[in-house]
Amino acid sequence: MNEKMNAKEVYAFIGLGQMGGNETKSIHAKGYSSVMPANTAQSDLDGLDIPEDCKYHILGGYGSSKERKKAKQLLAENNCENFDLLINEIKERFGDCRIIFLMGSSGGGSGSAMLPAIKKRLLAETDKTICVVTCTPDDNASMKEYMNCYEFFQELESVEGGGATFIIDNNKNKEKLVLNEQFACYLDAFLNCETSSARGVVDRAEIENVLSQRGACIVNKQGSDNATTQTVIERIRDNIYAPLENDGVVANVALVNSNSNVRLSEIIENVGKPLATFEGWELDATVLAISGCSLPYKMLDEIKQRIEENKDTIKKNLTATSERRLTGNIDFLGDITTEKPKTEKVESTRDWLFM
Ligand SMILES: Nc1nc2c(ncn2[C@@H]2O[C@H](COP(=O)(O)OP(=O)(O)OP(=O)(O)O)[C@@H](O)[C@H]2O)c(=O)[nH]1
Ligand SMILES: [Mg+2]
Repeated sequence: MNEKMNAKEVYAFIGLGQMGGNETKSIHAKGYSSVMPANTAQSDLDGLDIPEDCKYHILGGYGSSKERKKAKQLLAENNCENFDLLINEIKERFGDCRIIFLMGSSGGGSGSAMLPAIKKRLLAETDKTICVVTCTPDDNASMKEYMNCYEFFQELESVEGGGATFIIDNNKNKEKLVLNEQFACYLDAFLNCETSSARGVVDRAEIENVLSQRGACIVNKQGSDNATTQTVIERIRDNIYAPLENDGVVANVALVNSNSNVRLSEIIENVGKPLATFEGWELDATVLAISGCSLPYKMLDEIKQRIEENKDTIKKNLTATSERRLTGNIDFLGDITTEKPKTEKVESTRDWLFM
């Protein structure tokens, strides 16, 4: 790679569905121009304040109403025409980028359905590192979102190959757009944390190393006035992300210091022994990245439990509305009105709509 290559040209960001699209906007605002929000719904794209030529509408789509199947069918139609078009578009637009971030919620229909399959194809058809940015549904979300979320992680886990997964926990702030901004701010700080300090640097290859690691990943940034060992450790768990498992599984820890108040050794004691550590100095803020962690299995187990607990009620409610309970004849005037000859009519699906 050309050493002088601007960090902002190395990375591409594909936003799938509404959350993904919103996140591309926050990233674009940080000066990254290789962004592409893609959606089944043109209306979601219209609302995004980024240049029109960045946007990509999936042909024939008008939203997936939280039905993952619907989004998949749209990609699958005509021998996967839409899927091929989308993958080719990504390859053409971002051929020069080394790392692609696929961003989309786990609980929606469009982003959640498309993301794992796109990751699988890009890994198979390019030599790029494919990272994922997603979010988990908050406590007020519907059962459908929890089900989508669980399916999403099942699929994502089954995709073999590398690439870090950033998981934003939507319970951490009721303002979702604020979560997007915070993430964009942390990620931008990490992607640009290469300094030129004689004490040591985290260079571009090391940044890529952290990002190419499979598993959950977190990045954080703190002002140099506030950063101490204790505050940096606190923010590993008290942050915008889904909680890390307390199983000591970790592959890389990268710390770039802005002062001399943070001890890497204590951070490692707290998170577990990584395969590799990288440390840099003289940045204007303190940045920490941890990758190769377990997925948030405990959280996903709780989501699964919630689905199990509500399974019977959902089934009952769904079947109840298909039952026919309005039986019995109320046409008590029938015997006093004169009977008209009946005309035979064949039902069409249009009749089912306009009953
Ligand atoms: N953090 C964050 N969460 C979001 C954002 N937008 C939506 N969500 C969450 O994402 C879930 C809904 O997914 P969407 O991204 O809206 O769904 P979609 O991919 O557009 O899919 P459909 O609309 O169902 O076709 C809910 O849990 C929302 O709270 C966002 O900008 N940031
Ligand atoms: Mg949508």
